[in-house]
Amino acid sequence: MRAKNVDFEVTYVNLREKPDWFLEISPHGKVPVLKVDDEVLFESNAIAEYLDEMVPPRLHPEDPVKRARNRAWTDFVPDFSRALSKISYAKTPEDIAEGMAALPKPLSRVEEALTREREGDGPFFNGSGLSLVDAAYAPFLMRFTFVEKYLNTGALDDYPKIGAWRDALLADERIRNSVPEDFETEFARNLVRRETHAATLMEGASEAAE
Ligand SMILES: N[C@@H](CCC(=O)N[C@@H](CS)C(=O)NCC(=O)O)C(=O)O
Repeated sequence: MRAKNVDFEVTYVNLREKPDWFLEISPHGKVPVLKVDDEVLFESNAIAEYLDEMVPPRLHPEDPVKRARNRAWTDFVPDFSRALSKISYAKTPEDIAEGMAALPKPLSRVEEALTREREGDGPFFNGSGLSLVDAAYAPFLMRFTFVEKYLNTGALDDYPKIGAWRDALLADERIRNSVPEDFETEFARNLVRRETHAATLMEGASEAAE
C-alpha cells in the first residue's frame, strides 16, 4: 500500500490475546487481514494481488510468463522464511548449527532465482522496480538481519545476491516504513519470550521481556 500511495489505517493485533472483533473477521485467526469497506480479505498473497489489480502502479510484471514465475517465487517464501526462522528462533547453539546446515538448499535456490529472473543490475528481484516478490521476502530478510546483529552467523555471506538484495530492500523507505517505529524493541521482546539463543546475547534481555 505504501508503494501505491494508498490511504490506509493499520491496527496492530496482539496475537497472544486475539481480540474478538479480530477473530470474527479473520478466518484463520491470522494476520494480516485487509478490510475494504465491508469486505474482508485475508492471506498476504491474496491481499497483495488484489491491491495490485485495483491500484496503480502495477508491481507485477506485465509479461504473463514473468508474472507466473514471480508468483512461483512468492510461493517459495514459506520455505525460505522457515529456514531463516529456524535459526532466529533456535534455543541453543546446537539448534543454530542444525538450522545453518539446512540453509544452503533454500538460499541457493533464491540466489539462483535472482541471477535468472533479474533484468539488469537490480537492485530488486526483477530489476529496478519494486515488485510483489520483493514485498513478500522483505519482512523475513528484515527480521533475520535484526537477529544477525546478535547471532553473527554470517548465514548470508555465501549468497552475495541475496545480501545485496537485502541491503536494497532495507534501505527502501517503503520497506523501512512497513513496520512500526518500535519494531526492533517489540521483536527483541518476542525473541526473549520465545527463549531464543539470540535473546541471551542481547544486553538487558530480561528487561526487554517486561
Ligand atoms: N499464509 C498466511 C500466513 C499468516 C501468518 O502465519 N500470520 C502469523 C503472523 S506472521 C499469525 O497471524 N499467527 C497467529 C496464529 O497463527 O495464531 C499469510 O501469508 O497471510
